Amino acid sequence: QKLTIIGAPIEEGAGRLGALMGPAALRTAGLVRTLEEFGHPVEDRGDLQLPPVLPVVPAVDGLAHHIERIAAWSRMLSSETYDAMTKGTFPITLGGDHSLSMGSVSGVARYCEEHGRELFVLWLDAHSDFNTPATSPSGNMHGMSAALLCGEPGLEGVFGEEPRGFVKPENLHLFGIRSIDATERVLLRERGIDVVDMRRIDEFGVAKLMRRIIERVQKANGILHVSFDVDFIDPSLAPGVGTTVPGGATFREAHLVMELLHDSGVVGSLDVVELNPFLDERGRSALLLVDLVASLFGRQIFDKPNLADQSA
Ligand code: DIR
Ligand code: MN
Ligand code: MN
Ligand code: MN
Repeated sequence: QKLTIIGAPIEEGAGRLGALMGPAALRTAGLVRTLEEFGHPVEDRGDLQLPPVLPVVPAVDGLAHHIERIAAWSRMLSSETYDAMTKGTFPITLGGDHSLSMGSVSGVARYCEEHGRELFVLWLDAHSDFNTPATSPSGNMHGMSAALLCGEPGLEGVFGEEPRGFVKPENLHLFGIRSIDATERVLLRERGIDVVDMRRIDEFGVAKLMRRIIERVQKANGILHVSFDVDFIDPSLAPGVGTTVPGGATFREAHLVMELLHDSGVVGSLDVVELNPFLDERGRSALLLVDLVASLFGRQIFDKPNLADQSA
């Protein structure tokens, strides 16, 4: 499988600066070399840059900081991931804050629509990112990307007349969640979004909960987009992120998610977002992320369980 790396140094969607250094830190931590080690030809398109002229976005009802810049990123990234998929490659978008997923996933969704493939999204995150400008307590757009992708109102100006794709709310799986705003809670319930929170992970374990999602995708012959927010992982392991929340995925839980995804063969694109090297400790979050990506692309400790074990 050919891979296309797309650097998206965007930080205005988050409340603190620094995520713009994320792509550089992931490259420094050896991302490209590691992917090549697992036999994947990599085309690194480098970091994209904002165009000199930003789109004009009509005023929104509520708060959406830096929406013009985020609109410009979204449109660019949407066409980049769409293009990468059309060329038969697997896009890996390096962030950058989580607002970039408005763009990357939109492009993947557009590809899926045109090719008659069902799109599913696995959102690995401490947060549900399901605010709109009208509900957001912060106005930070990294907390709105999942809502925009599901077509919630108030963010139409992000794409304007530019092509965009959508995610069906029933195909969005939030996973690892432990921080939900009151207004998000209402909307998540109304839309019937599948929220796998940390309590469910504690009770049932990652393997069982992941297999349920993977089986859905396999039955539909769908494509799964994985959007990996660094704060999915526990802050004791990955401190390099602006919005840490205690009680996150452990080292093995995070790797097991990736290993199961690799074995499933259903993943078609990936975002790695919210790494903030300014807050990291000697690159350890970046190194852990590269290691997790390696598990997604085929690194195994020794062996997979046999089929009989997998029903457990
Ligand atoms: C909070 C924090 N729910 C907000 N969100 C995120 O500002 O909307 N932090 N995504 O990473
Ligand atoms: Mn701001
Ligand atoms: Mn997020
Ligand atoms: Mn988050």
